[in-house]
Amino acid sequence: MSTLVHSPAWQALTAHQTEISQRTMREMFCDDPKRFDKFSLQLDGLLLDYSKNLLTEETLELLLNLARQSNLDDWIARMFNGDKINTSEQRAVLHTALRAPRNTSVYVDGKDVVPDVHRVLDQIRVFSEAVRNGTLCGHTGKSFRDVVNIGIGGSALGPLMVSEALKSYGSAKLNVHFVSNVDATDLTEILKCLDPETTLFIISSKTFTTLETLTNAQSARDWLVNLLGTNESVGKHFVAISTNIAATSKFGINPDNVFEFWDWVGGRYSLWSAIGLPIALYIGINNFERLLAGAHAMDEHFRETPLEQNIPAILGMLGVWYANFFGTTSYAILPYDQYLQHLPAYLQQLEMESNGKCVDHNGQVVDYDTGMVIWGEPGTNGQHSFYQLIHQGTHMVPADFLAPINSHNPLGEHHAILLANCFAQTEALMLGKTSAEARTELEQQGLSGASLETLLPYKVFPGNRPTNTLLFDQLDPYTLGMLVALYEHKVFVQSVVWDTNAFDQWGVEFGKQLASKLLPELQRKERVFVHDSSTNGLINHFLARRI
Ligand code: G6Q
Repeated sequence: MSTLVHSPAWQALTAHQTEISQRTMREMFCDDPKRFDKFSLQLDGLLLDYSKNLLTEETLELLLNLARQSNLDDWIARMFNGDKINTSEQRAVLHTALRAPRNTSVYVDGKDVVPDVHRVLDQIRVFSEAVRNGTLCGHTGKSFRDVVNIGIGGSALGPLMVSEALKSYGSAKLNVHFVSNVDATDLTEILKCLDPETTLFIISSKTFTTLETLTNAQSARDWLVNLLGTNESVGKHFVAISTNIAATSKFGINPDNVFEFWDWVGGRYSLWSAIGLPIALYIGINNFERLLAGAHAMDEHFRETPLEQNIPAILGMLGVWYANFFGTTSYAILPYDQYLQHLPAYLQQLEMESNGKCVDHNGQVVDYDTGMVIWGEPGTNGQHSFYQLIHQGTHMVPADFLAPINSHNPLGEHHAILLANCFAQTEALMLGKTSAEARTELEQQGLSGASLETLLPYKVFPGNRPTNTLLFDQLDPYTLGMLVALYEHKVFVQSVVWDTNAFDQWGVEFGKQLASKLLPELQRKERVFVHDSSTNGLINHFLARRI
């Protein structure tokens, strides 16, 4: 048994779980009218209600003991100070420095990185304003109307999610599009609708070696050059965001059009860096800076606040509670806001790439569960499909419900109906419906005797299903910044307890290697026999039937 599982804090939680399993949230709410006040926190207009969880004050204390035993405070300080806590890549982890105010300092290898961060932010300001006000034009002198971001994973999901979330702040004159998939359909379907004279391409790649991105970038370049008739157009229509400046020059991108970032920014933590350029182009640099300010406010909260009131710490430890002591393997993100439609996919990468690890900081395979499967869809749509399993399935699926108090699109009773659904769902998931309640309901519907008894078991809802609710005044840049930083820190808290590195991604690197090895076999005509029979069979079937 590992030291962690054997530790006093872990063992105390194991024993406590047996007690909590005998109780229901329904009883806990009946016993304590102040439960909401006890188990909710607020920060700058953001409310976290975590009272609908399988927890008591003792549970919280035990969970925070586990966090303390893991030296969470020390890890937080080390991350903010620029220590190389990404040990397998020997890198600092400083997405927090990307939203640090100009007058602060953060050191990596003895160098203050904040001036560099603000130099690039200034470059983004100048460039985005020139594109937005039409003073920076394409090769034929026309202003840009469409921006196409070509990037994948961390170089796409953040800007895509934020641009959609902040659409109400978006420019009416500039559209943003995102091409990620190497499937040519992705690029083709977008280019179909665009005019090369008014299209700006952003090639976003930390390494500038990712095959999908470079393939899409090359095809976009061919499209532009074919239609505008000259290679010279590339200099005016392509910009790059990368840590690999040599590779961007080799691609033919004017060095003045390269936006730098640094190896201490992880891909999935990079939307705050130059990777956020499409966001700044779309919503304007001032709004982008509000996004950074919101994230910074959450950073300060995470860094300074005692664990008992620390929102990311509590959210993180609740995840640990369910993953390690209730055996839950999946976690739903359910935004009641259409603008947050890409948030589940964004958090899926953030959480699963960060905490999908099985080896601890000492290189030992762990003997406890780590990250859960993260998934979700905007609220009411999910109610008409997968909520059934959350209500009555055999698996416990903890969920976060997120909703704005005020809509950007007030229209009749829409928003009240939306939020009525949101609140009703968390209430029902907590309360369930007892057999007696179901019986009364059926009797009121006129059923009795055998027909009532036959139907009754299907109408019972076990309840006791945990949820958090995050409410905010309105989905604005500042609030979104807070929300995203909250989840970043939540993920970190969990990795600290699990003693894993949340900032490497060897599984992604493995995928990159695999495809490049196999590609030549698809490009040649000869049958292959070097793999297992399934892989050989698939490749040979493809070779035989392709047109
Ligand atoms: C993120 C991951 C991964 C990465 C992509 C794109 O943390 O490392 O999703 O962002 O593989 O990599 P490049 O930006 O280097 O093209």
